[in-house]
Amino acid sequence: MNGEPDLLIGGTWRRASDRGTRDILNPADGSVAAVVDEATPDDARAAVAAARAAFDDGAWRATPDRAALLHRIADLLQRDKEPLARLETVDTGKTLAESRIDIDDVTSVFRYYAHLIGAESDRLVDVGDPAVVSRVVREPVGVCVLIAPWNYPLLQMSWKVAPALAAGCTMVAKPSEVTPLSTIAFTHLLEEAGVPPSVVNLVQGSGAVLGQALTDNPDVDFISFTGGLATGRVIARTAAEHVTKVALELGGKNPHLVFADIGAEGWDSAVDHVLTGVFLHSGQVCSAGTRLIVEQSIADDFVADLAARAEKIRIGDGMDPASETGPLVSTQHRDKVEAHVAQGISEGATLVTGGSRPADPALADGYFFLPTIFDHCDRTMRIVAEETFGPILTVERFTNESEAISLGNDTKYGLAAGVRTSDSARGERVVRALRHGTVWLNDFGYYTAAAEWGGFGRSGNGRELGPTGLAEYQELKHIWHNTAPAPAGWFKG
Ligand code: TXE
Repeated sequence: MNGEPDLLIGGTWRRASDRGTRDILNPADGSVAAVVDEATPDDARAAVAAARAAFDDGAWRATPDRAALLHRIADLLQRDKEPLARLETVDTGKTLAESRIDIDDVTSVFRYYAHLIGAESDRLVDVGDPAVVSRVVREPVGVCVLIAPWNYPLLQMSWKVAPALAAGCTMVAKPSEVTPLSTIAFTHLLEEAGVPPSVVNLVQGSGAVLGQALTDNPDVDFISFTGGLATGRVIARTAAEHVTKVALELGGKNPHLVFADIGAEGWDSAVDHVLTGVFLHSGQVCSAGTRLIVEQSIADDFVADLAARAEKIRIGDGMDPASETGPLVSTQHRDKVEAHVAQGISEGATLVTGGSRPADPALADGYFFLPTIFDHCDRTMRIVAEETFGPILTVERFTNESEAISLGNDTKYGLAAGVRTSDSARGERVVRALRHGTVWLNDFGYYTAAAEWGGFGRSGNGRELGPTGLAEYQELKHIWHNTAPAPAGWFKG
């Protein structure tokens, strides 16, 4: 990027071993935003070997002041918030306002894990013998491969890098080949903050070639992956060969249940949250509320209001402060979204609004797509079952609470769900009945670094954030210390 080498391997910034590069496109207009080095499988092996040597050397995991380091990283993220946010927008297409929020969220993840390391303590176990001091201690899991997607490039990477550093692991990070720019800049910040050489290694390139080489390596102890379900399956299979521990976050098809009891007072807020839940970042959000499940008695009016609001969403270049949402990330991804729309039409869903690219000629070179609503959908339709990862809302209707719950749970995924009701008893019943990793009651989309994030079902396994997000990067060791002067063994002779 900017003529500098982009791969950090063993503490040295390098070019790819075959000198290969990749053009990074700005999705708002299709222009080449940057040219970056594209790592080869040999580079991947070198990066894992460097991380392995740095871990086995033992110095990093014995470093006492990792919390201070994490705070320094957080400080540098805030210092460089604006350039990092701009890179994120150029790379992903999201609005600059969203990118700025992302960088604040990245910062808070580092602060959270900085505090959590200090709060950790060993667990003492009473084994019933006063001479024995038994304790369970946490140790770093080892060499981690961190694979991030393109929708929240730096945020998703930070959910991995921050706990990995906190735990004392070494790592090889691979951002999505579509959106590596912010992660390259961020890796320079890690160096500046004082992360020792080889503790963090960075490679970027294709999933099928580079990602495969990173995951199919017996020197890797843990793989943390966020991306699509199909890729998650490939990684799990590859990792099984070496019995490598894996954590997977694989997206979702998230229901948003709206009960008629919201009444007039709750109406606008419900419309607002359903709209934001599905159309923020043009629907390229793993927890997007893409399935509206609404009570029959209010469905016509609710959908009419949604459509009227959806048609007013201002689409444009994320750098333009007037834009409320940006383009899709790539032409390939827009092809997928368009195929899903065609599928919805052929399945008999009613297209209420959208369904095409915007007519504005100023947007013709970008990968834009209109906010789209399909009414009268049902659970048999693929448009309801498969993750589109675009600005598509499907509408299903229910007539009673148990039907709403059953529809909400009728998905192979289980990442997130929303419930809108003014009846608090119902709210509690429904949130407990839904089989999803996060459930919002009368809100949608929020998360905090201190609470676990992850999915039930095919949305993956393992958790990020919160104490469990740190535990993923740790092994447990039981230390049994017999303080008796000369404890005897079993055999008497
Ligand atoms: O993601 P991939 P894609 C979903 C969304 C989207 C679909 C496909 O539905 O339409 O996935 O998107 C790396 N070994 N999500 O194809 O392939 C890849 O280089 C190792 C949901 O862009 O999952 C990138 O770094 N790594 C999701 C990362 O995996 C491999 C966010 C994600 O790419 C690999 C993004 C391999 N064999 C898409 N193949 C979410 N959970 O939020 C690819 N990669």
